[in-house]
This record gives sequence, C-alpha cells and structure tokens, in this order.
Amino acid sequence: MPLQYVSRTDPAVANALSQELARQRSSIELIASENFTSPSVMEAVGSVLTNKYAEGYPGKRYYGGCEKVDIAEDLARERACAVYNCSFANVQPHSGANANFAAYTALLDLGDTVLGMSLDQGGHLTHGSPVNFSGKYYRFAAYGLHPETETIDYEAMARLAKELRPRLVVGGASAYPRTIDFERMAAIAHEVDALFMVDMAHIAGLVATGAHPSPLPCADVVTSTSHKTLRGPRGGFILTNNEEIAAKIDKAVFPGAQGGPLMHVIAGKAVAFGEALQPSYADYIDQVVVNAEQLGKGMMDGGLRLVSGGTDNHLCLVDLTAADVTGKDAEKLLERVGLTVNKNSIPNEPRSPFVTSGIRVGSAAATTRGLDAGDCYQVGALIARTMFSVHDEAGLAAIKEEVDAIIARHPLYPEFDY
Ligand code: DSN
Repeated sequence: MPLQYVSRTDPAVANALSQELARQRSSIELIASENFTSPSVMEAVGSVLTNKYAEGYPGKRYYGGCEKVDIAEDLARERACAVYNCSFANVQPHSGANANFAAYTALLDLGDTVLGMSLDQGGHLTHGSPVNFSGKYYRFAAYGLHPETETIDYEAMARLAKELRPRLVVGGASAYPRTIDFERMAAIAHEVDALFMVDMAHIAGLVATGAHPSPLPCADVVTSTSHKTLRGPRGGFILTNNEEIAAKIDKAVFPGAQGGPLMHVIAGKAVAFGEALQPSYADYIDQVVVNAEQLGKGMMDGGLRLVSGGTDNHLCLVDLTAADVTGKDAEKLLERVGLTVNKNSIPNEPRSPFVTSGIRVGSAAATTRGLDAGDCYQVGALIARTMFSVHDEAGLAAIKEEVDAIIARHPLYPEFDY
C-alpha cells in the first residue's frame, strides 16, 4: 500500500511518514510500552470517523448524525467488557494519563490522600509525581520496593495505608517486571476503607489472556492504555464492575475532562479488542512472556543484572552498573547497533532521571514482528555485548551485522510501500 494522496499533496509530511516506517523496519523495537498495530487497526484510525463530532455517549449525543459512530463505540465497549469480563467500559479517554485524570476526578476531591507507587521504583508520572497534575492536585504518598527482593513491599504498603488512611490506593506500574498481587493490594486498601484503582496499562495484553491475574475481580476501577501489550491504537479506557462508579466515570470523562471523543481511534480500539478475543492473540501473549524471559536470560548470561533477578511479564529492568555505562549512553549506543530501548531509573537510583543507571527492555513489539525465543536470547546477549563494547568499534559493527540479520528474517509491515 503506497501513500496515495499525501505523497502528492504534501511531500514533506509524506517524507516524514516514509522515514518513520523505514526507522521502525530497520531496528528492533524493545521499548516496553510500544507495539505494532495491525493494518486493520490503522485503517480504522485513518478513516472518515475522524470527521465526526460525537460529544456524549452512544444513544445520548449532543450532535446529530451519530448513529454510525455509535456502532463503533458500542462495539468497542462491548468487546472491552468481553475481553476483561466486566460490566462497564468507557473507551473515550484520549490516553492513559487522561484515563487516570478522569478516574481521580470521579473518585476524589482535591487534596485527598492517595497511595501510589513511587516513580523511581517503577510507578508512573500520574501516580503522584510532584511534577504531574496528580501530585499537584492530590496528596500522594508513595510505596515502593523491598530493598532486598526489589519486589513490591506489601507489608510497608499496608503500614503506610494504616498510618495515612488514604481515600484511594493505586496499583500498577510502568517499569515493574514482576506479577503484581492485586488481591493483596485490594485487601490493604479496603481494610482502611480506601477505594482500589489499578492502572494496568503495561500489562493490559497479559491480563486480557490470563497471563497476568486480572485486577477486575478486586479493583473498584481499572484504567489502561490500548497501545502497549494490548496492541491497539494509541489511547486509553476505563473499566469497572461497580454501577455507581461507572456513572461517575462517564461524567468525569465527558463533560468532566474531555470534549469530542476521537471516534476514529475508538473504532481502532474496537478492532483491537476484537483481535484480543481471537485465540491467536493468546498465543501472541504467551510468546511475549517467553521472549521477555529469553531477553533477560541473554542479558544475564552476558554479565548484566536484572532488577529483582528476572521477569514474569513483558519487560526486564536492567541494572548497567557492572558495565559502568549510564542508561543515557546505553540508549544511544544500542540505537547505533539497531536496538531501540529507553533509559530507566533503577531502584535507589544514584543518577538523575535524564541519565539513570538502567534500561528497560520489553518484548511486545519484537514478538509482533515475529522474533522467537532463540532470536530474543540472541538479542539479550547482543545488548550485554554492546554494554561491554563501548570503545570497540569493530565489536559494535559486528553486533550491528547480527542485529541486521535478525531484522532481515522478520520483515515489518511488508504490505506497506512508502
Ligand atoms: N510512557 C509510558 C511508558 O513508556 O511506560 C507510560 O506512560
């Protein structure tokens, strides 16, 4: 499929699109929050639904002519509920941050106390960082990792909850490689009469197939993005089984936080939820988990340390101290050999978030591209070799050749021609 129109009407933009396709094709994508959507998802997102204003919800809109976009939003809502076995879905949040903003607005008053995972221990900006609205509008306190196990310290979390009696406890993370015990967190929250919210953005695909326990049976509300392991278009959504909370969520999203929903993206979400209901999607997620484990094994065999000693999900958090390379330098060096990762703080990070001592390595996008367990072990080993080859130009060139050979075996978007 060539770019039929924009290449003629706007070659400058067409050139940017073409260069980005070439970039995605010519490196192995290991950023744990990224993925490659299907051409069907892209077709829906690039459709005439972008033209439609549809403030409100299906059957109750503030504009005429919404009957057809209602079909798309109803499909997205119904399929989201089917994927996650729940009774309510709001699929309008433009992003994960917007979903969290709406959920907090629905559940909290300004200045309320909330417990969230510390950003530098694996949490997310919207879980109370002082530079984010969450940290500015609410009184967040942070829980984190046990210093020895580098896994969530549930006992310390329970002590903090008893001491502070928050109105809300937030579970979920952006850089946590282990299974999260949502039932234990829910018990901690509910014991102090707090509500329990889970931001499952990273593991939404794993939850969809049962590869990670679902937060739905025990959380009062669940927020997510649709574009990470779930492999849909860029966006957010919110789920609950509680009717009262559902009504508050709908009001908080619109008119509370957003205006017109992005109906083309909602159609893309409907397609992605449909894909997540197919048996092949469960096979994909199983492979994502195996591939993350093999990436980790390759890196450990190559002399790097994984935070917490391994992974249960789609990502590894890598401590680069042994190689004496910063996360910032590692990110640049790996890009040179065709491996795309992001620098990431490690627990008790001595360096600034712009430099860091670690990288985060995920398997979701590479698995979509077709990399298997053997490829991922090799990629893990190549990451480690790169970290110990900082001043070895010939060594780096040899690594790039091996990366290029893997890429050549797994073409990306062969149907696109631009
Ligand atoms: N930026 C996302 C990530 O990379 O994990 C979280 O929003």
